[in-house]
Amino acid sequence: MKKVMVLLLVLMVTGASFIFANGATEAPATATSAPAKKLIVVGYAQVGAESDWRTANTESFKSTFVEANGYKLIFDDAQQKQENQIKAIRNFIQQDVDYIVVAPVVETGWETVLGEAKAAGIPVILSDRQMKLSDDSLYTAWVGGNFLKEGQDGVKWLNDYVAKNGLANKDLNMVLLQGTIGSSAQVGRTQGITEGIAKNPKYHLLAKQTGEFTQAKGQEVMESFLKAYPKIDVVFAENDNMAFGAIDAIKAVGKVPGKDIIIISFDAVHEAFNKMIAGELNADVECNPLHGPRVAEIIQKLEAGQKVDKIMYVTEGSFDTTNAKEILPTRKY
Ligand code: GYE
Repeated sequence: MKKVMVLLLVLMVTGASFIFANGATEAPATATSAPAKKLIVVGYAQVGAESDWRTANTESFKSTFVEANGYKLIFDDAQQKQENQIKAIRNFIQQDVDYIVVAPVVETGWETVLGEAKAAGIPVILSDRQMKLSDDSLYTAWVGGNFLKEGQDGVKWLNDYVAKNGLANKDLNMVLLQGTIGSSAQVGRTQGITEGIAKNPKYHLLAKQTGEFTQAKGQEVMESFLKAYPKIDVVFAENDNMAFGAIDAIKAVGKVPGKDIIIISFDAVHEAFNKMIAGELNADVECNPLHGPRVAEIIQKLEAGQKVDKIMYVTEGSFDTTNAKEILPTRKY
């Protein structure tokens, strides 16, 4: 009898270990332990780290797409190269992510890789810059700034300044520091600025050239402009970091930025407010980089089977030396 009991016990133990060997290594689920929710995997093909704006944008994604919010983020920095972004998107497809988010460095050349994402059944959301596509069904939604309007707002600020300061009869020579050529931020802002300048016969655009959205290149191009043109009255810089470079270049030739040369910039990052407060930068048209929560909202709607708007513009304002000090404490980037 005792032997039988021992045998039964051994059988029970080995039986149990057999079950464990078959993979049931965890304690059986009890009624109280809910199954863990699957994380939503998001691949973000980021442009690079060329500007303060970009840094704020990356931070916005990294702080939104965290496990605590139900996400796993795979982040890729393309160092301002489209080929790197295409590689990153292919990697995301291979890893079978749930969503692909792209801030496209340039507007064109995306059909093939987005076709691959579509074939794999992975929705693509565009953020920040736009794409020019032959087939708009290749992406689900886009959210970002209205770059054409931003350019127009920059000229509008100048028109008001000229009127207020009695400069309407003065000929004004201008130069334009452009962003990455072919990026929708450059295309839109350049169009808004150049069309606005062309409307006023007193405004003369002497030159335009790319500063690649970086401070170093902005400074370099401004130095060459200052050498080539002895009288520059206005600089449009298509982002803040190029404006910072231009300010340094202007100081280096003994001129006073903000006084001898009017500077109008885009983005409105923190440091730009400091420069406006110091009087070195005259005006800044806002471009909001905090797209992480906006993209998360799109994803949540898609997860819930709801429709999303294809194009979503973020509302943006303009600031200048008259209100920079008061507004700076309210700024989030
Ligand atoms: O203005 C610039 C950044 O695409 C709107 O890219 C963005 C631009 C932004 O490098 O600072």
